[in-house]
This record gives sequence, C-alpha cells and structure tokens, in this order.
Amino acid sequence: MRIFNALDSIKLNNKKTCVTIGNFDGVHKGHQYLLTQLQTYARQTDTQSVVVTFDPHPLRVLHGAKQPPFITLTKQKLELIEKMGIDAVFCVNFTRELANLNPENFVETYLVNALSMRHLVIGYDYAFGKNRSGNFETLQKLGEKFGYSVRQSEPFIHEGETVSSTRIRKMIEAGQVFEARELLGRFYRVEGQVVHGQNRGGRLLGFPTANLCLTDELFPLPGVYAVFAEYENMVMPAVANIGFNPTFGNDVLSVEIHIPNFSADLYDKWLKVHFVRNLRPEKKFGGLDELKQQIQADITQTQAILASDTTQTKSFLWTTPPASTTN
Ligand code: RBF
Ligand code: MG
Repeated sequence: MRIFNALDSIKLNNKKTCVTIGNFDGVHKGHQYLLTQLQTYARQTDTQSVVVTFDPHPLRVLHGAKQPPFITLTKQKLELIEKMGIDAVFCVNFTRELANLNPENFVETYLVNALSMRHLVIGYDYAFGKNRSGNFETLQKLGEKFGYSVRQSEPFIHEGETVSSTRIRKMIEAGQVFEARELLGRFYRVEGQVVHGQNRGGRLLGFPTANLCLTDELFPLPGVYAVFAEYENMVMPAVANIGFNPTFGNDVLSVEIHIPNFSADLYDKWLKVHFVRNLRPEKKFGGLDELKQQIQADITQTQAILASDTTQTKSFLWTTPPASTTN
C-alpha cells in the first residue's frame, strides 16, 4: 500500500481512482464494510482504491482538547487499512486552513486533480467542511462538473444498532473489551514504548511488569485484563493491570503488563497489547501476600481463558473483513 502525506508527493500510475474519505477511527466493522465495497467497486471499474484520511484528527485541530481519545492512532489506522488490501492512502495534513476550504476547492484540488478520482464512495453519514456542507448532495453536484460518480454506503448493523466509533469508545471506556471485539472484528489493542515504572513488580512481588507509555489513545476502564502481548513476532498470553496500584498508595495511572515465563528486557521496546477479557477491578490489598496470591490467580484464570479461545484467537489479533462481504 502506498502512503502519501502531501499533495506534491502523490505519484500514482495511470489508473484512475475509486476514493473513499473519512476519519476511520477504529477501522471497525462498519469501516471494513465500506472499504470492502470500495475494493469491489474499484475492481469492477478497473480503478485503484484510495482512502483519503486526515492527520491530526480534525477534532484535535478544531477543538484542541484531547477529546475524544482515539481508538486507533494514525500509525495503527494505516496498518489496519493496509491489512484490508487498499491500494493507497492519502493522509492529508489537517489544518485550520484546510478546514476553511469550501467543498468545491477541496474536491477539485485533493480528489479530482491530485488523485484523478472517477468514483467516490462515502459512508452513510459522511459530510465534511464547514457546517457539514460537503454532503452527499453537494458531492454529487460536483461530480457532474468534475466527472466522477458518487455512491453512499449503508450503515453496518450489529445486534440492531449501527456500528460506530462512538459506540465502541463507550464500550472500551466501560471495560467491555470482549464486546468491543465484535464491533472491531479484532481485539482492542493499545501499543507503545515500554518505560521505567516503580521497579517494584519484579523485586517486591515476583511479577515484573512492562509499563506502557500511551499518548493519545483510549485505554480500557482501570482493572485487570487477560491479554495477548505482542513483541516483535511473538504473541504471548499475558495479564494487564490498568490502575493506580492502591495497595501502594500511588496516585498515577499506569498500564502494566506481566508476561508469565518471559524474562527478556523490554525497556524502550515497542509492545502491543490485545485486550481479550476483563477479569476484575483493581483493589487495595491489606498486604503483599494477598496481592501476590491474587495476581497468581489472575494468571491462572487468564491461561484458562486464552487456552479455551485458541481457535478464534489468531483471527482476532488483526482485522478481518466482515464475512458477508468477502468473496
Ligand atoms: N495493584 C494493586 O494495588 N491492586 C491490584 O488489584 C493489582 N492487581 C494487579 C494484577 C496484575 C495481574 C498485575 C500484573 C498487577 C497488579 N497490581 C495491582 C499492580 C502492582 O501493584 C504493580 O504491578 C506493582 O506495584 C509494580 O508496579
Ligand atoms: Mg513495572
């Protein structure tokens, strides 16, 4: 998959393009459904599939605040789009100036001239620009002028409700990682660099933990989770604790991973954590022994959960297209 970050770096072969545009936070099953339609349509029309997305997320630029936290940061988002088999991504640098372009200017410069767009496929609720003026009707009118067709896809429904980034964010914030897996088509995952923690896990408890440094993304409700830890090409059963370590009277939130039977030094390394199940809330224990016993019980429970889930596990580590739309 080719990735373009600026107008002047776009190099496409002679094929015209079939484009979709959006934020795609989460690259969830709804997005996957749209991306699969994009590819099918590109194949039928002998065009190449291109995803146009933005970085930073428009909400960050326009509202400044760290809200909402993202399900996927750009790096992970692009990896997942690549897994879907898309030909190219144009990751447009989002600025206030860009936000002020009118839809016609944006379409002409970014989609028609830069990408040679012949077809546009948009999500059921997509609109861009000031007051959402770049909506289906506007895009269709512009299509007559610039010579492209527009299709709008339908919402992707799971258990009677549309799959959306908002719905998934709420689940993760409530610790419902198993439920979120259904809407994502994969485990919810965070990733980051391993940083120095309190140095207490190994020495004091006998359960060393890798502390993750997260920046901007959403993390699940504080508590203990059965997870898969992915390091280089290894995927290992592990336990995660997201919390404040109340037993020790800490007041900083940490995201810690203990990988049983694994002793490599992970400091400064990149670790991915796939959330499988929520086990319990974090608790304040009366003493070290009680906490140690509980952590051992968490490990035993995790091993049982992950072993019983083996047939499904591999396919949930990465995104898979919705079954109904594969051919
Ligand atoms: N600390 C707590 O104070 N309460 C807990 O319930 C708790 N549960 C944990 C469960 C697991 C699986 C792990 C790996 C750690 C847990 N900890 C808990 C965190 C522990 O206090 C921490 O790893 C050490 O203090 C080192 O930072
Ligand atoms: Mg640690």
